[in-house]
Amino acid sequence: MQISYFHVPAEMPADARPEAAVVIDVLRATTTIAWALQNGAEAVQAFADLEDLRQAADLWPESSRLRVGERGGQTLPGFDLGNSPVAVLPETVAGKRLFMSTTNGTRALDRVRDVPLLVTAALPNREAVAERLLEKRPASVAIVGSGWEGSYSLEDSLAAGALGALLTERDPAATVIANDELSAAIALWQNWRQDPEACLRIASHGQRLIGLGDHDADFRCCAGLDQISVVPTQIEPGVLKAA
Ligand code: 3SL
Repeated sequence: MQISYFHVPAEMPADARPEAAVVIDVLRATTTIAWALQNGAEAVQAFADLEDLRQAADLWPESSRLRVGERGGQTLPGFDLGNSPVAVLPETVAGKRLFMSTTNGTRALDRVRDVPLLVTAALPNREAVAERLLEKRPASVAIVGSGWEGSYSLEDSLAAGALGALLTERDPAATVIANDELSAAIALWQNWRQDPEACLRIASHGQRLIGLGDHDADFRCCAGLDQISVVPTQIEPGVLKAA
């Protein structure tokens, strides 16, 4: 497996055709997606555009849908939930389809929706994603950070490095680190692996969340490593299910 990391979707060459893509948005979209599916959500349907989301959600039975989303870290008006991974509890999400839109994470997903194997990763499901890649053995894998409005995000690189480091550890012969961005991300992970939450808190988006109010539970959840077994996997364009 040739594994590359792109800090933001726009860094991916237009002619890149990876066999697999792993989208990461540690704070907080891919952490929320992982926990929602782990807690029994039927699916997460991701939207870059809010009007598209509203139209699709309107067509779904009211009793089995939730509108989930944020802009700038704040819950969208009229939505059922914001983008907090600690809010997607089993009693809230079980059996429901989450119609979700976030500032960066769902846009990153949209950018790679044509990749044959598309999964999302965060720190809590890092090991599960690594195992899935080692099982499927795609020839080329693009790990794609969501960033913040087109710019680098420290926490996405931390998780990309955590995934790259684990793949190298588990199967060094099968894992080829294919770009400098991934080597740098692995070095970042080696630096912070004892205290990933501290890294999330000093990151600029961590600082933004701290500025918005108390997000201690979110930080703890987003920094929790290898806690859940779910691999959110795209089964049709924009629709992720537990696998
Ligand atoms: O950018 C995103 O997609 C969000 O995850 C941002 S936030 O953490 O919900 O503010």
